[in-house]
Amino acid sequence: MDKLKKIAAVLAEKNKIALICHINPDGDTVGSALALYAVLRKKGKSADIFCADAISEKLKYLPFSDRFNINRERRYDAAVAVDCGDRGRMGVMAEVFDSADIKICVDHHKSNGLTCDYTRVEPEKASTAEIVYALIKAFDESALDKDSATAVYAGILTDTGMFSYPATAAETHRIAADLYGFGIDASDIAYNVLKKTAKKGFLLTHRALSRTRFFNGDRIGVVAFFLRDFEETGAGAGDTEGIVNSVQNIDGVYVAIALTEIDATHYRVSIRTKDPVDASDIAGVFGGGGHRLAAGCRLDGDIEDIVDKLVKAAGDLLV
Ligand SMILES: [Mn+2]
Repeated sequence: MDKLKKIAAVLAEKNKIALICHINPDGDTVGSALALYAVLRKKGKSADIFCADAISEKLKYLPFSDRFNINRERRYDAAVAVDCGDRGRMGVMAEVFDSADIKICVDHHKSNGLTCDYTRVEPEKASTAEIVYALIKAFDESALDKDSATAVYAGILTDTGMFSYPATAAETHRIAADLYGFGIDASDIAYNVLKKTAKKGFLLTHRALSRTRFFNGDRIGVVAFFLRDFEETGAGAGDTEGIVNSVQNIDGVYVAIALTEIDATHYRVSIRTKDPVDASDIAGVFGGGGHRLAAGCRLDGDIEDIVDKLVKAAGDLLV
């Protein structure tokens, strides 16, 4: 039997099902989980959704986004990790995953290393939401509605950079077209999930970008978010999302790096690249991972040493 059909059959057979997102949740993991949640609930299943980190204000636009982490039962018949190929990326919710009788993973990360009973990884797919859409169709197409279609669309929209990243395929657009059939408001979703900016986010963007530093003949751009930026603008770590893309969009910049201060000696690192530079190769040097053009890692130490190390690692790929 086809893997996806097998997973659909397991979901049909089981009742208590946990859906688990990755930490630093993005639109794909949240949209994928919410779409499955909507469909499973509609079919009378006792589904619950979990994420170790808070859902961003933008993603709270999505139907059922207020249902996260409300029913932390310890035992589930099945748990599905969505858009998450690493136990560590589940944060504290790995406990929920571990406690389930059957473990399932639906993902598109190349570096998937999660041990499960059933795994469906499609690294060529632009988003996990596309795989989830196929899974829902295999499970029960009649359960799709505006809520689940909205969640799938949000996942696709965010992970494809509004249908602009290279992994976007004809099939991505076909699925999006299908979703219109359920009455989604694509323009409203795009505004609320991606474009909408709070003033504090605008202030953070302005501040951080004005300090952007360039290296290697302007081929590497580095932007940093410090704790004092969050304090002084009122913005949160979630408001940094997407800002690094402005650096990546600069003509001639092949590697854009964003550092977010966790505390004085710990930084979260987001890396965006242009072809042919592989972002996951840079993140991999420091124990991180991700995709070809978007990856991340964590680095500890003095900020200037961290910048030096990252610029060196990126520069090695820019010869
Ligand atoms: Mn994804």
